[in-house]
Amino acid sequence: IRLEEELRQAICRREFFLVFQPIISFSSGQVEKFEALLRWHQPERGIQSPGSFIGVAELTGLIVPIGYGVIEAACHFIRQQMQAGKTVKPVAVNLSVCQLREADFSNRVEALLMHWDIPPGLLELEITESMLMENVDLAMTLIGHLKRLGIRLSIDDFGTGYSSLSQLRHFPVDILKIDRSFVMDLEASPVDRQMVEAITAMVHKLGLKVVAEGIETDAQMRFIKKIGCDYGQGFLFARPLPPEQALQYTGYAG
Ligand code: G
Ligand code: G
Ligand code: MN
Ligand code: NA
Repeated sequence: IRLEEELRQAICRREFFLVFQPIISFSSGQVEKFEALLRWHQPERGIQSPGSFIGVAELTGLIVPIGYGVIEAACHFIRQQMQAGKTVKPVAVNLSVCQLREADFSNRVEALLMHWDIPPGLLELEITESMLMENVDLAMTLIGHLKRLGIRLSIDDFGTGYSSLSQLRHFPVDILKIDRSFVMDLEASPVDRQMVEAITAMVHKLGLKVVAEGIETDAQMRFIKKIGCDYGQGFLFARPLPPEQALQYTGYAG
């Protein structure tokens, strides 16, 4: 209850902000896009990650207004990139399942993009496997709307839920993100290496691109690159960065 009250205040007091983690293209070594990650500057406890409050934000429905704020802040960062005069990189935003249940979600997103004058292709929405599977029909309809608007869609945390690639082929998504739990043990686990390689091959057959999450070591990166994953994300390349630093990040040299 206390946390709920704090979250309500945090919305009014604008205590939420975004950090941006670069996602690297292996073919160019450059930033392909950024993932926007929510942070809360809690006045007494300092900077909080979603792990400490997202559960309550979802239970109370507060994630819905917070989530529109996140999309708006992502639009703001895209405008910041435009003003910096460099090639503008897309921004991926995480969604919670309560946001998908909002009847006018796609209209509201469309209105935000128009208000900020952002080409829809610069926004990507990340939906987890479990969100898709919770209500397949709803997810399918919504994804259809968002796709028609020109927004890109990705499946986050792939491999942690119970969907199969054969189910996923019915969803018109663009990108699949292999969960970092598979990347973590690549060096020690031959099974994980086979999994990641097989997922990548099948996802490519479906015509989608693949991101490997949570790359922390050079060895992990070399393996991921070797098997043909398109993009990588992880502390090896960069941590989630404040907007000014994200704008200055130029790619991975090693
Ligand atoms: O940034 P961090 O690793 O602490 O994120 C933890 C979790 O919070 C991740 O699963 C991430 O997807 C989720 N998350 C981060 N930002 C957002 C957001 O803006 N909205 C939602 N719904 N989840 C987010
Ligand atoms: O569930 P989702 O994939 O949206 O989670 C993103 C979260 O993963 C972010 O909170 C981010 O801080 C975290 N993250 C990103 N790269 C790495 C990494 O290399 N290692 C670890 N442990 N976490 C990472
Ligand atoms: Mn994500
Ligand atoms: Na993930």
